[in-house]
Amino acid sequence: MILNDQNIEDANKSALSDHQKQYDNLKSTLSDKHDLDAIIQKLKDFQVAIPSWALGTGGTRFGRYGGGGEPRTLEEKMYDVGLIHKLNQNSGAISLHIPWDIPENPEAIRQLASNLNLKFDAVNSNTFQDQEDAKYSYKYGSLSHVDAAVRQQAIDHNKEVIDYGKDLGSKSLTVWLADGSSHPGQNNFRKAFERTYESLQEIYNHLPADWKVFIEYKPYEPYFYSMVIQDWGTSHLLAQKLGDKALSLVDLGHHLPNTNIEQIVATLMMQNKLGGFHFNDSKFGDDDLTVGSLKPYQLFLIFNELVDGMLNTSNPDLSWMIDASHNMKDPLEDLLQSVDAILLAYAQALVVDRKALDQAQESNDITGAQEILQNAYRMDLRPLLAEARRQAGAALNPIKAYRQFKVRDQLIDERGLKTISTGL
Ligand code: PSV
Ligand code: MN
Ligand code: MN
Repeated sequence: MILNDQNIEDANKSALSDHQKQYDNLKSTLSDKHDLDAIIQKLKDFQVAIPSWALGTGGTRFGRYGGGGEPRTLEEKMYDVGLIHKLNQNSGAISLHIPWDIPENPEAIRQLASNLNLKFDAVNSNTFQDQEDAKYSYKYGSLSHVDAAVRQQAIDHNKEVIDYGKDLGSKSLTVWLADGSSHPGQNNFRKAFERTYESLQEIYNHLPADWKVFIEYKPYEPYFYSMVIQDWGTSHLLAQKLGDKALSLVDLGHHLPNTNIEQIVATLMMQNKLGGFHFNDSKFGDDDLTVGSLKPYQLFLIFNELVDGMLNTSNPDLSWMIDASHNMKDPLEDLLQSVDAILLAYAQALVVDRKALDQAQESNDITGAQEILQNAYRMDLRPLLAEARRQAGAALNPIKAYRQFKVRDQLIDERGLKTISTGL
């Protein structure tokens, strides 16, 4: 591997004494109210899956300006996730998209994953593109299509994705449906929902006993008048009707501007129906930009609800994943930044004085409640994250180490400058 333990140690050596001072400072502020070892353990345990489609240049229907050294195969994609994980020890999982990432030899792929210390997170189906050998087109929909034969093709594809996932040890399927309409009158909403529900039932029945299916929602795009699963309510309704193994998935970019996502999180967790998360950030729409780059306070408020939900509801363990795609930045640097932003928001939520917040809320102390949240948010917790990484054997500063060891240049040397990765 391009990076080894010695490299990480070398990268940390020069920064260690500064880090120690910063961490000791923070420790003296935090340790009277918090069990820092317990928080550090939570940060070390927190693993964010990397989507296979985020490792190359994409995220646009216009020009792709590849930065070189992009992964060309599933093996190379896994290798890149292995690099990220080596640097931060918080990215020990990959999420595959079929048919972009078909594991031709599952045994070898499993072995490679174990060598790289990776697990397989949710597998994703793709009924938003026509595949070359496909009998039917998804132009007018997939699981909601008016024609039963097209629906069956989409159902069979989802079953096949589950089977690929089974071979690899994945435990969940994520369904994001591009079905919808761009013109008023084009679809019968009720019938489209009913057909989708029936199709999902067949997929649900194919799930192994210990599997889950995550249902994503999105208000628009690719269609601009209606989407069959447009919002969390529709996703929740489907999950509720399908059964215990079906849960909603929140993708941060899949909301209309100003939607209160933290409230959606709280409600779904109250119902034990939040299954997973797709992290990204956005200014205009489903931009899939670097997590925390635009609305970090919102991300913190979301984590505040997630932490509260993890403490006070019976919601199942969540599947955490990044969903991003980049056209301008080095994808690996971007993913390192995204994972770091997620961990920072999580840490901020972990240092919220929950007892005091509850008291402030119960006594209608609005200013007090706001102060409690802002105190946590405005604390510089970066040394805490660095300490968690140090203890886990990761780099104190993953991006600095990535650059110090010229990882991108080495990947370009190995793979070439003009490489194109499959993805969005
Ligand atoms: C399309 O909006 C999308 O970004 C969804 O969020 C899916 O999760 C992802 O593509 C991969 O299919
Ligand atoms: Mn998504
Ligand atoms: Mn999306």
